[in-house]
Amino acid sequence: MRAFLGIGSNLGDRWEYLRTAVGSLQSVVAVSPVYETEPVGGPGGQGEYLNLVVELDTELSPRQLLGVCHRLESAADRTRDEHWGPRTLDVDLLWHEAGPVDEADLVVPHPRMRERRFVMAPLADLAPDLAGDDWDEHAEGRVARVGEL
Ligand code: PH2
Ligand code: MG
Ligand code: MG
Repeated sequence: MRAFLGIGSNLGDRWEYLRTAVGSLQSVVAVSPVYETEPVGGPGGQGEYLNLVVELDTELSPRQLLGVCHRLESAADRTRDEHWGPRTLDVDLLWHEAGPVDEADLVVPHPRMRERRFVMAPLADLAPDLAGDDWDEHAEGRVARVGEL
């Protein structure tokens, strides 16, 4: 099944956290370019994020993929977890071919992804079909493509 994860880091060696996370994933089909992005929400004064999106071709259910996301975050020394505060690694399940999920701790497609340019810009690079033509009109936050992983 096709699935997309959004990955971000704005603390410590951001490139290395992204590299390690993507390198630990199985069934990777494509990795988007890396974007440096303005923090959206959360406390002021936090550093810019690096964000990217990964496409998977996976046997895992949305629930199982959520477990993978959490394990990658734990492996990245993620400790402080102020709401939307700085983090070494954030891995979010954005979309899954298995269809919508609406549970207390897991909502897929990600309910806020269309509001966030740091998600939609790399997603549109990999999956223009999912992003649609007008994605940029609904998204906020400055992003700049800074390279490839
Ligand atoms: N993640 C957040 C909150 N704000 N801003 C940017 N630019 N990138 C993120 O990955 C991000 C954010 C919560 O997960
Ligand atoms: Mg997030
Ligand atoms: Mg998250």
